[in-house]
Amino acid sequence: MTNVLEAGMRLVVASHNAGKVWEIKQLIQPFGLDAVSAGDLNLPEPEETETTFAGNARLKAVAAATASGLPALADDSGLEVDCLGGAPGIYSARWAGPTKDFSLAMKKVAEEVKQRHGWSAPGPKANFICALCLAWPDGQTEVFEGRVDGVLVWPARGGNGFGYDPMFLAEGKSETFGEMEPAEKHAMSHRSRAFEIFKAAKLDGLERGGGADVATANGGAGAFEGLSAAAANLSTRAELAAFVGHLREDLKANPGNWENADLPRFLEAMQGWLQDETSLEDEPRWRLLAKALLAASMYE
Ligand code: ITT
Repeated sequence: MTNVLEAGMRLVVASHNAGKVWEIKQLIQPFGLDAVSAGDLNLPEPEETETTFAGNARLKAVAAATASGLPALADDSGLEVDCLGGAPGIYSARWAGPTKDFSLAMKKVAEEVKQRHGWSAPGPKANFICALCLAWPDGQTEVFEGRVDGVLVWPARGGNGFGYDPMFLAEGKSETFGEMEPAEKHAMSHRSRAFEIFKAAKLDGLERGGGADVATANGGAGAFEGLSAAAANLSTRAELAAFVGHLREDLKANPGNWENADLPRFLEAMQGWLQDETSLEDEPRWRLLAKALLAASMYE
């Protein structure tokens, strides 16, 4: 029998990438599905041993569905550069090293292209790919794929988005994914395209309700979660600058949510947090600053 998604069902977002979890929750919650992340359920992160995006998405979704007894949605995605034979491809996250520092990963991509082929206008052809897999506890799986084509730019531009966004220019656009407003990226991204196919196949009968909006727009715990996802993913100075802008907007829109809304308490909390969080020694510097600023708004 085919499994069917119904309003009120709990779905695991089978990812340990805070940015992806946030984007996927934003996509499914308006359909009345209750989303919980693999991290929230303390599910282990499986090793990605397959050779395709679809294979790795299936592996992550099945692992989460089997361990939780709930349907699970996983995303495997990445950047493919034509002249690098499709690299970094399924290794896109791994090119950023153990601290997931994408300023390094982007530099590595640019250097590989320059060394092997030279960099000529309009930039090397590249595309983002996303494979979304829905898996059920009984082992049933379905995969939905989306793709967006474009070229790479160097130096990278913009502080929005995450990962390789600042060096990707989609076909026909003059702003990189890192320069676009999030809504504009979401309207055309590989993830949204995969989601559109998933939606047509699996969410057809489900009513689209109010649901959560973009991170800082509607306040409450959702805003903090969105900021937290952004802080966990950023890797560049420009991304930190954009993040500080979002933090300022949040303080203006939701001052009541801030435990430490005045400067003395904010600084005291930041000092306390930096003294206590010894595990952050190897965190990339821009990300550490973002996390410290966010923690200072709440830390007691
Ligand atoms: P999970 O496996 O836990 O979901 P991950 O970050 O390791 O998290 P992947 O293995 O699918 O995820 O790696 C995909 C990488 O490709 C991701 O870390 C990004 O750097 C990059 N990527 C995917 N979608 C992107 C997007 O929309 N914009 C920029 N970079 C993206």
